[in-house]
Amino acid sequence: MLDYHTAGESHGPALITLVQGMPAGVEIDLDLINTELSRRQGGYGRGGRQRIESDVAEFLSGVRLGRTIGSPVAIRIANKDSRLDDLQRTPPVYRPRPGHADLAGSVKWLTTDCRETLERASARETAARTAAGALARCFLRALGIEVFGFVRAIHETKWKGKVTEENWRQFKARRDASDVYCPDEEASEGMRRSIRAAKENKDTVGGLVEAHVFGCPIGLGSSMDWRAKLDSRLAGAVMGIQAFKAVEIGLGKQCAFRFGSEVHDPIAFDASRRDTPSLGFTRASNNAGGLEGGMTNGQPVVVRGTMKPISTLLQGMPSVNLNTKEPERSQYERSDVCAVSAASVVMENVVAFEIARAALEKFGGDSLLETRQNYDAFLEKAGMLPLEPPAAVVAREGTDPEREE
Ligand code: EPS
Repeated sequence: MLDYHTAGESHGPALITLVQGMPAGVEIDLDLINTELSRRQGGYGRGGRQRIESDVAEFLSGVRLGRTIGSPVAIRIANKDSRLDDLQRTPPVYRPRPGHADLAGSVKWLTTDCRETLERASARETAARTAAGALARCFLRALGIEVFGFVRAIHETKWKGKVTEENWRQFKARRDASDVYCPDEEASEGMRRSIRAAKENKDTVGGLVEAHVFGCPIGLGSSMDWRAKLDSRLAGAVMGIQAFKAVEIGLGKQCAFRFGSEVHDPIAFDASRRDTPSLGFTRASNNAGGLEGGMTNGQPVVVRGTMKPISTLLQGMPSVNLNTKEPERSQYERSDVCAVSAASVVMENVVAFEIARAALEKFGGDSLLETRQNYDAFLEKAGMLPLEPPAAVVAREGTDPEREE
């Protein structure tokens, strides 16, 4: 079973990612992994920390001559700003920030020093998750599955563009040209304006990020158990990203305001698309976001996450000193005005990891070669459906062994 864990504090010596269950033979695209790490560090509105760090993945195990060998993969991302035990440079925090893990964590771990919680709760940890997801993408590529993440909205500016299988590569190029990671220049400018205004007001802003997964075969995930449902797992992975407050699949919460006939995506068949992972089943719309019954349905998987504004405000917020219980404004720690762009990279990669996990559950294999063979065999059989005469035909015509096929 593909799984991963992370370890590391924001100002400890390093972040560690441990990925288990990756088949042998996956080619490590270091360039892809390090590009994702540096994209995560970027985005308009980021704070001073990113000028100190230059995140790169160092593989400590599980890889030989550029390929996985089936053993656990350990990745290290060094922290240049390592000062966890230096009380002068990393002092205790007694005034919790509303919205951060400070208050709940301090009480939970029986301390009044929020530092003990915030070091791990910090979004710095998302670098380790990005590395895990980017590694998973090296595997997904071998199955022809690709993920595209971008910023849909920041504060009041929302990009209305429609991303499809046909246009996403163009949008990816435009996203990469935008310092807020939105594929549209006009919307990007509006987003930058909101971030600048927030900065001037010593405030912060959040937004919406979206990930689209292309090339998934039908049947990843399962409707047989709620934990196996892919939408439930994607929601868990996305909600697990620091500062996320909502997750939507496809049309998401808008489903509540429409009739069923306006929500569900009519099914059609196009024989010319028989040899694609969708097996020729087409939909005029994709309100389901590629997931029905917790399983991929051959359409692009579409996940949207809502990130709240960063909870560290330069102006502070009303709070209480945990030692004296007297009212005081929350403490300021160096932070970002907006990290929605960075969050889009994190989301893109955690979504990739869940898709890879579901793909390996379906197709298995200790080596990529085996996984790929299982995948091809499944597509072949699924493309031949019905494998037996339909039950109605059997019932009508009987099962006379003498009958000619
Ligand atoms: C972050 C690193 C952190 C913060 C930020 C994101 O580094 P530092 O605390 O040294 O400035 O900049 O963390 C938060 C927004 C948070 O709430 O903890 C990163 O690498 O993404």
